[in-house]
Amino acid sequence: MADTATQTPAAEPAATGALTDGFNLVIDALKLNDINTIYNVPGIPITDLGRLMQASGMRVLSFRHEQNAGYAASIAGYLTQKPGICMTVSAPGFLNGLTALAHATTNCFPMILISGSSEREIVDLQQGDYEEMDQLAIAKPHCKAAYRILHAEDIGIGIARAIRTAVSGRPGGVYLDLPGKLLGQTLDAAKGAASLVKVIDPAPRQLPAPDAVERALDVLRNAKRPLIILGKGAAYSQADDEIRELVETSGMPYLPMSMAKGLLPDTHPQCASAARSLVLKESDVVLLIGARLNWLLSHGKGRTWGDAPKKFVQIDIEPREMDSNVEIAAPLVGDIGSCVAALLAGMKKGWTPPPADWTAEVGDKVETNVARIAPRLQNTNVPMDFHGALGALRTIISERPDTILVNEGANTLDFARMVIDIHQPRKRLDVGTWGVMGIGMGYAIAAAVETGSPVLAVEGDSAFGFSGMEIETICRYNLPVCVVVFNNGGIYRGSDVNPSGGEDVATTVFVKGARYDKMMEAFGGVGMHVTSRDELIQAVNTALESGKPTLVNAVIDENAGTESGRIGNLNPQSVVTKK
Ligand code: FYN
Ligand code: ADP
Ligand code: MG
Repeated sequence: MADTATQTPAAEPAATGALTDGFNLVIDALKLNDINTIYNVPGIPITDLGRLMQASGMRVLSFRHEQNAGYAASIAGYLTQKPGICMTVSAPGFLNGLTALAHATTNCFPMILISGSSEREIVDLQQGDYEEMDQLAIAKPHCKAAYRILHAEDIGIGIARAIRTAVSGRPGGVYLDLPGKLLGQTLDAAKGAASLVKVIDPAPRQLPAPDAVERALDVLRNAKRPLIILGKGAAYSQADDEIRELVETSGMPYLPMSMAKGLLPDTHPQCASAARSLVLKESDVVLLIGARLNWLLSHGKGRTWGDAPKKFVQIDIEPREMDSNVEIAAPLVGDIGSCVAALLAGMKKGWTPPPADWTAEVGDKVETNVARIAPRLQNTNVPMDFHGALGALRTIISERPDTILVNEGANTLDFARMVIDIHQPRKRLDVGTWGVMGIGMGYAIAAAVETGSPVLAVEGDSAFGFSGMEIETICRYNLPVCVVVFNNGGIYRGSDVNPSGGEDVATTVFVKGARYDKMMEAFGGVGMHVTSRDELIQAVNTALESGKPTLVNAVIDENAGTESGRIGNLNPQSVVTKK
């Protein structure tokens, strides 16, 4: 038993003689807070914790690498508004999970990384313990908060604190350090039960100030060329009906950021995705809803945004987001549901839709751009190119709109974002704020586990490699995931040559004719190898129909693809040629 009690319960429960321990208290504390799914890689000192969790009825999914378990937990948090839990062993396992924790924090997804750790006394004196590392200190800069629990009677409050920190305000990652010794500590069972904490109202509504609402409405009313930008914060907030009503009542064109696609169907008449450049340049007032003016929006300034003066209205739960890049004329700090409802209530008292010449100009541009790419999306070239292959998948997603699309790569990402319309909220999951490669299989697994929906993961061949081993996990849990690998034999493309003329292939090139489908077969899933559009359609429909783990190796022209896709501007090129 722990020697110091840091919490004194109001009424000390009578001791019964029965014992509990750290393992069971962690489980009881999570379950009390409706957390029933764990993404983990077992090992010292958390193997028995995972085993006991499973025995207690929790769903414990074991991965092949902690980073993938972490990405799964991060997107589980995004999809459910409950912190996704990733559990790892100490030092190296912890570090493997930490990338995903930082990713969750950067993307504003609630997640808790729980890692076992070595003996504090030895770690702190640096005496060389098994997997010795000061994990708490290392985690701190990469998450919202890092906590360590030393005494079994603090497990209840420690887990409550981790949950509230992850989901309240701007969601993000929390690190929770559980030294191996803690798990074995015993405590009187009645005292243990009394120490548990159920988090009441973990993400309280945050109402915007009435004067801030009036200010925002004023700015919006005076707009001649208004634009709404929806970000993944808007999708996260699950205020789907209110957001749709606001967009439709306002009559303004809207631009969804990639993971906000589908919040309203991409085919909505007000959707300005296909007129992106035009609306960013020409708009005079921009209402940001759960979207940051970071690199993905060119920091709200410069050529992308044109010369005309612009006013921004920004809805965000994080006050410090305001003025992060440019002046925000009307900051609206609060949760998206409450802020949108307040704006709507104001609009309903009197509202004039934006000038028709603006909405017509945007509509015309959308029509022109859509018509321009339409023939390319129908092409039946062999080998396939990105447009032809994605045109086929676009039709499949429109016929199966409840499918969750996971998407990563460079060209595979950029073209898929443009080509594949999304029809329902939170059905597009991608690389997010960092443009990270490796989210693919972790996201696909968590999407299937958390929602039960079919998952289609459209992966560049390079991107797939970062998490490819998890197809064993997909097979093991028999998840309804269809992975399509866009196989052009390399990073960006497969046709680069070694500039030195040496024996090695170019730095961006992979094995020619790789058969990723055979990997899936190795684990008992279905593998398919396709070279034409018709074969691709047939394969993906069969996979989604069957719900069986499937990998479709889709051969794409090795010359198709540009370096860094649509963000080549961020990719420095040397102008000095060395002999
Ligand atoms: C969009 N567009 C369309 C459509 N949708 N045309 C026709 N039909 C449809 N449905 C047009 C749109 O108007 C743009 O043309 C163009 O297609 C591209 O649109 P997109 O993709 O929305 O815009 P863009 O410029 O690429 O957006 C910038 C960005 C985006 C930074 C937000 O590139 C992005 O999310 N990038 C993430 C990249 C990333 O993370 N990569 C991983 C690392 S890869 P115009 O209006 O004419 O401009 C490592 O190398
Ligand atoms: P995108 O990449 O799609 O533009 P970002 O991740 O940049 O989206 O922005 C999401 C924003 O949404 C963050 O600034 C975050 O603080 C905010 N946010 C997340 N959840 C909520 C919520 N429930 N209410 C208000 N703002 C939220
Ligand atoms: Mg490739």
